[in-house]
Amino acid sequence: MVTGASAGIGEATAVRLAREGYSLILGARRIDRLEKVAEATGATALPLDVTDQASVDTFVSHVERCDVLVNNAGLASGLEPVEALDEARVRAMWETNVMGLIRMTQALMPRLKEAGGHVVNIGSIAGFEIYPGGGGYTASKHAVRALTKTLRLELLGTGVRVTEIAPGMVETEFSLVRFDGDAERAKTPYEGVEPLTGEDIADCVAWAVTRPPHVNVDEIVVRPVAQATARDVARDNARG
Ligand code: NDP
Ligand code: 8X3
Repeated sequence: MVTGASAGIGEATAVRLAREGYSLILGARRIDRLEKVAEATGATALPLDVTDQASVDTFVSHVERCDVLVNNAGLASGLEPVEALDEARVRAMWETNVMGLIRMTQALMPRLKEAGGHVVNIGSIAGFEIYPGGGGYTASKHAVRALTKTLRLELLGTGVRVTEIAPGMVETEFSLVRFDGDAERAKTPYEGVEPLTGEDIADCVAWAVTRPPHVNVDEIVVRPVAQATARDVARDNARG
């Protein structure tokens, strides 16, 4: 199961897990794009809005077995300081990144327990770092990190594995969404630097889920070589 598989990290993860031999169910809101990913991977595409409990329930009603749940659906919206945070933007981030992850995890937990499954949460370096203007997003990813660690404790003894993948800068549609479709502004974070790709993160997911069942990969933090923190990026001189 991969949420947010219509683009970026989720799409790359679907492609990679299909290659690893997984039989996939993919969810996202843009069903036309999701169906293209499903065609390429032999997956089943189902509409999913993780902010909507009814949509989550319908999605999960089609699931008979769940070995791996990749909670990937997520977004950033805006880059305003805390004193100017827009409530609708903050709610969109929290409803998707935090409540969406909780909804999916709760809905699939019976299946995950039956299968001795694996929950993989796509967190972020924003789960343990902060940066000016990132307050709404970094707070949501700190929550993802806290939830992931809590879940690992609560599932101790069930055989269900819990992993967080925490990427730094990955070039996807993330910045386009953050900056409300402003394509020029969306390019700026990646200028003069070689960012990670969705495939790099898919590689981490694939590695974590293909370890033997007695091995739990707690967390993977992965960044471009030219990025030391969310704010410290070596531009123009750090290819490769
Ligand atoms: P993209 O914008 O490229 O992809 C985001 C995906 O999430 C899309 O498939 C989108 O599909 C889906 N999505 C968004 N909202 C919902 C929703 N309500 N219900 C279901 N699906 C939804 O961004 P990324 O691939 O970069 O982001 C994937 C994850 O990686 C996010 O959790 C993000 O926070 C995290 N991340 C990204 C980093 C980066 O630098 N890019 C770094 C660290 C973490 P649709 O719109 O069709 O619903
Ligand atoms: C995305 C990474 O640094 O833009 O999760 O917050 S960052």
